[in-house]
Amino acid sequence: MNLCFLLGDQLNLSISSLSNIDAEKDVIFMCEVWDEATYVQHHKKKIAFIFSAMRHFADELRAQGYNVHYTKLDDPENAGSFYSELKRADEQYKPKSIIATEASEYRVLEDMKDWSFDAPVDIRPDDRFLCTHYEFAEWAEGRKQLRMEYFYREMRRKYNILMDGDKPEGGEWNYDSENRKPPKDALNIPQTYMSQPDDITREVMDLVADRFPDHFGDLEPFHFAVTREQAVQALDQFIKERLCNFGDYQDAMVEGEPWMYHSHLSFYINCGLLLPLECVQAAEEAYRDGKSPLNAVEGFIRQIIGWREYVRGIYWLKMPEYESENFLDAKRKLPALFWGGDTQMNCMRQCVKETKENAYAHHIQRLMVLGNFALIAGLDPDEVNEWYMIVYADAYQWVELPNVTGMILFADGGVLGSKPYSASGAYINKMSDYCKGCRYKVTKKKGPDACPFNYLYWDFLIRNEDKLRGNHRLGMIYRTLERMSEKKVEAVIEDSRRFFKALENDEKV
Ligand code: FAD
Ligand code: DLZ
Ligand code: SF4
Repeated sequence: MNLCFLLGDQLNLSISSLSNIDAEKDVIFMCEVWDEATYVQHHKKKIAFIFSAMRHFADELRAQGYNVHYTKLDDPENAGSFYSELKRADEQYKPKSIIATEASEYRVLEDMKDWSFDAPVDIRPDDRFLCTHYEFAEWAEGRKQLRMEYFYREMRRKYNILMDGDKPEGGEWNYDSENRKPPKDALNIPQTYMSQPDDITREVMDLVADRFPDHFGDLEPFHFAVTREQAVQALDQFIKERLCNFGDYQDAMVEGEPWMYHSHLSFYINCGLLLPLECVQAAEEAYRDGKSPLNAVEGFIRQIIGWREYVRGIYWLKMPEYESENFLDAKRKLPALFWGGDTQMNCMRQCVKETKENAYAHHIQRLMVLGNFALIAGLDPDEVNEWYMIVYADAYQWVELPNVTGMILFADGGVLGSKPYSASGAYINKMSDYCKGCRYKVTKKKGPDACPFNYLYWDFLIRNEDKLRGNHRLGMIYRTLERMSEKKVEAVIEDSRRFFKALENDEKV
């Protein structure tokens, strides 16, 4: 017999480690282990979600006639790590071979490569992704600059998605110019998918409450889908109710509306309950059936076959060095406000609050509020990466690291994106209603009442001038800075120093 090892983000029957399984003889092995649950202090909801989805998947496998060996976290014999648990299973079953699908993260894959058991280990590629490591490396080879847009077009062609012969559907590859409306009108946003916790989820929640009491985040209420059936319902609900507005309000932020018109599917796609291609095909079908407009459907599809595959490609191309990139030499410690510490900056307060409650924030909150702050305040990439790994239920290093190190912090010096996504308060004010409930004034540029994003934005450009001035996409901004009066520049520096001092002293900013 063979032992088929399944990780917590490989919960799909089509996974390569199960491709030629003998249901009668082989044993599928899954384990909840302390090392994995604590190498960073994951959000409580994230642990509950993964453990519940794993337990439900194990039950489904059993119901379909497979032999499953499942170690729960609180099993007295649990040896605590993937390796030590597999070692026990290897000794118990004496399998002919151990079959695994490559781990999605470098850390775990390196560990896998070092595994040594009596049985040989067969590590197979993860064909849930649409672009292999080899294909991405080949595409990247010899290019001066890597840009998502060109990669995305290749993926559209390869999978024949939203194509009209060899031309893009509608004549354009990208309809972003029609997207990104500010949330001016009163929006009537449909409710996101919500499951009710069953006995398995309740048991896991009790376990998490008991064993991880100091981890960040709220455990209750818990509404994530934890089975394939529920995840498919969540996908259907998104396609029917929210996809049509996905494009228009993709960048909009509204106080008290954590979900907006986003899909909230990343948790399920990343752990295997949904496959990326089925999500993309469901969206294309909605367009072909005349149920959703092209700008929304193209925008959604680009996130999945474009951005998702592109960041994964960069991750595997650049690891392990990518983990320690710090192009801007940023050193500031992550302030307490990221952990829910009190702050007067309403945008930051809302985004952290929702992150704590839901283990979710939508893309523009992660990028233009939390990420923008981390960038212009010069926060240490290690600390920022750890925070993003901890707090989101969809976080795995292959997707988290490029988004943080590359997209928000520009710590890779421009590998993933061509310029830093820095912005002043005006952007947040345009795309959200946060500023009207803020103690700071978004229109004020200097002094204690001014919006901190306004002076930190310029201070960031001044502090990093030697590294960023040569970036042609920042040319105009640096020319504006050149024209700024000495008095204005001094005020920017002075306000920023005052703000940083308050941060360092753990004062409420
Ligand atoms: P939607 O807005 O509905 O998008 C649809 C899908 O597209 C998502 O489910 C996701 O699979 C994919 N997608 C969209 N943008 C990206 C992107 N930039 N990179 C990769 N996939 C993308 N996504 C994660 O899955 N895990 C992370 O740990 C993660 N960390 C992030 C950290 C930062 C700083 C930023 C700026 C983005 C991060 N993202 C991450 C990307 C993106 O924010 C989330 O995928 C998205 O918010 C998930 O919510 P959704 O399913 O509602 O997405
Ligand atoms: C996120 C996570 C957690 C918290 N715990 C486990 C676990 O105990 N067992 C498991 O198989 N997977 C877990 N996961 C998901 C893994 O982190 C993920 O499968 C790997 O990081 C992939 O590289
Ligand atoms: Fe955020 Fe500035 Fe607006 Fe306050 S005024 S919510 S700090 S952007």
